Amino acid sequence: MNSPASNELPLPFRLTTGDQVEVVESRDEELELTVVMPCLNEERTVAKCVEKALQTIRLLGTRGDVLVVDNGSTDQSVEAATLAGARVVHQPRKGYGNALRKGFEEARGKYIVMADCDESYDFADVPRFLERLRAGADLVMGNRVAGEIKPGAMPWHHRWIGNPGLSWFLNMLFRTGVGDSQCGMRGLTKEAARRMNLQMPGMELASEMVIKSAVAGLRIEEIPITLWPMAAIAAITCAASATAGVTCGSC
Ligand SMILES: Nc1nc2c(ncn2[C@@H]2O[C@H](COP(=O)(O)OP(=O)(O)OP(=O)(O)O)[C@@H](O)[C@H]2O)c(=O)[nH]1
Ligand SMILES: [Mg+2]
Repeated sequence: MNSPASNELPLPFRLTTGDQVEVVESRDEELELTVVMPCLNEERTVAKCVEKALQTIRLLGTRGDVLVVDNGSTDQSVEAATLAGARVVHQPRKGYGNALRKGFEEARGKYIVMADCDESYDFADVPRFLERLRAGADLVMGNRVAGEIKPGAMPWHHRWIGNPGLSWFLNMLFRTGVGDSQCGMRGLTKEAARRMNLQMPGMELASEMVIKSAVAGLRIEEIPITLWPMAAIAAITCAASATAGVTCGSC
């Protein structure tokens, strides 16, 4: 088999293992990992997120791809994600939950890592989720409280009231053992997603995943992660654009 000289082909057609390049010939062939990103009007950040996730998959040397679930974006998100090398699928029904459920259904990976594509999460953390999934966890929750919430990354009432209150409530009712029930970066197995039989259309899906995993007796683990402020990333983008003498489009 000829290895493609170009590194620009979108996954899953070009996958690297160390210095080796491997071509997955069937689009239906199972991959080890799919990174799923729900996306609604994220043209400023989605390409960066896709590139970083692909780079991480390359470094891991595993069979993987990045799946962006477009939720009816009216900006250039789809074009940006596609150009960056993601597979893009569409979920016409609005809502974070609808977008993620579509992503879980469409994922080709045995393992899934999900995260927003607004640069609030660091895709360099993907291997830490994968490691736990490989070791047998069904659901791996990022925990921003045990990790770090950068200044300005979360409104104070979410940080100190909403999120801890909801996490405490779910713990009390369902013994979830989860410290950050609303975290948007998570790992799960494709099989766990199937067993959860998720139904929620919106943000309630975040709690639904935790509750149903606990009720089904799935193995839930947590890892500390960092939440980054979007404002800071926008500011960095603006500063870089200003240095380059161009308008970044966000200011
Ligand atoms: N809010 C929202 N986000 C969606 C929807 N569909 C897909 N998304 C994506 O889901 C991810 C999470 O949405 P965010 O609006 O960032 O939600 P959040 O992280 O709770 O809120 P922020 O603190 O504003 O970042 C992003 O990548 C969105 O682009 C939708 O219908 N509503
Ligand atoms: Mg977000």
